[in-house]
Amino acid sequence: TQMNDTFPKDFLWGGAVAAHQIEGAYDADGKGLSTADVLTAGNRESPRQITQGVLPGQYYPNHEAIDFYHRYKEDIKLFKELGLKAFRTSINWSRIFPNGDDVEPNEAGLKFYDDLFDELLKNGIEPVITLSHFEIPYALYENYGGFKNRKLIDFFVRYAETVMNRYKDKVTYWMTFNEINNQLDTFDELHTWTNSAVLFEEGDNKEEVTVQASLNELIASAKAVKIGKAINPDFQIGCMMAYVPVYPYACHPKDMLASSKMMERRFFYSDVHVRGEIPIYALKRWEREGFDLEYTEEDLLSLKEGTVDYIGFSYYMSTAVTTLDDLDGQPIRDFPEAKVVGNPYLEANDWGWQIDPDGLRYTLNTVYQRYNKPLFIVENGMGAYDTVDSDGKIRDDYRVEYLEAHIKAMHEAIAIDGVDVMGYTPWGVIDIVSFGSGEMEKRYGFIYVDKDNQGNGTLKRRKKESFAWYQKVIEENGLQD
Ligand code: P53
Repeated sequence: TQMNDTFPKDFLWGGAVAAHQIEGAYDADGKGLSTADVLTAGNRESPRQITQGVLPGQYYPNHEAIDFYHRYKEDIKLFKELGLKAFRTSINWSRIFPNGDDVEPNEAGLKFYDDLFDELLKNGIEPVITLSHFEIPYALYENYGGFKNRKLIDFFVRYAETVMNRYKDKVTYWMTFNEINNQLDTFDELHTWTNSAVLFEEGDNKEEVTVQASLNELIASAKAVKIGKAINPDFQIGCMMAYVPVYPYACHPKDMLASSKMMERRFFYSDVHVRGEIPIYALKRWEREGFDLEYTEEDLLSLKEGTVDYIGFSYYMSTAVTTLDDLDGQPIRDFPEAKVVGNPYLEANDWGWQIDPDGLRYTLNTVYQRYNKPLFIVENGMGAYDTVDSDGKIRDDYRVEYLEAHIKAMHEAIAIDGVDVMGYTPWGVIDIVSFGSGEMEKRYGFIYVDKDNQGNGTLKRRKKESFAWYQKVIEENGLQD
């Protein structure tokens, strides 16, 4: 088939970002501090630090980010020129409930998103909204210890209900928790912090704490889905997963088993979101580990009543695991199941993320076969250093090459395998602060933003060479064969 016969007319070609990575204005108009506001800048070698509150003399890249808060009209003009049909961003929770537990929402925060969504709609761009993308009100950590405390279920539900009500005629596509599975995949404190506002304490069983926080989020998500559907039955409400497929490093049966067990860490979350019940492999594991988890019969009912309409997910890379000792590859990280190792067949970007377009087709197939629900690729892209040539051009053919290969893989999944895909919103449509490293120079955009890792620059926007390429993809509803 011709590629452009494959994509339905209303296929959501778009671009994605998250509030904390673009907006800046971190303390404007009554906004409270969020978990993202206490993250310092890191780089490839040294991780971002989580500080107790905002400390003097530290650089926090998200405080200004790319100042989208004040420049969104100018940026949306460019998005329109690019031809975006959808724009995925998040609502910054602490703009709406500065402390998380406030009784009344902050009107100035609500007003900002009214104006933002109006501006998008006026330009023919459909907003796709994540409720929680690493921006939990900091006070919910300080006063409650984050999502390990089940009081956060109600705070999240109140927030979700408030914004779904307010924007019921402006937003149709919602997602609850961004990349909710990252925390169990890695146990990196950065992820538990940004997913759940939880910091581990002395003596904590990290997995037990993470599972408790995750359960509270899954319950909160299900309650929000149910309420959202009551507010507007036309809402499409999805979950948001990071699908990084884990391949067996060798064809040794133990490696195959290890890879499936590692995939369970990811599927656990979508199994609950989609099927509305806790999978048996999880129950067995918690029992074996002697975890003391708190959830009620009523919670289990909530899970059943709030299953999602679609599965949103990010796809960047794949990894491999092995149980073997005689490795060629270097072990990257140890898990109870196996060691994560480099895949000798794949190349990686400058941050070690292994590029694998076939992995996207594989993921689309596996997930669709597991759930039989519409899928929405809400993040995909390759972080790279860009340079501005002396003629002012940014020749980012590597970006085009990466995206083209992934769009081809998506096309194959749809045209050959019959997978139902709703849309494709590549990550960081405009350059933003990197989540993982806090760098500004790890760029994903079609639109360049003049700012460096130390925060210097004019913030001026400039189209990269990839801009015209993506514009054409959207215009022609797919790549030309
Ligand atoms: P940065 C890990 C694996 C896949 C996606 O990441 C991930 C992560 C976390 O590092 O995060 C998502 O900016 C996330 C975005 C983030 C994007 O991937 O570290 O949803 O907020 O910016 C890219 O290059």
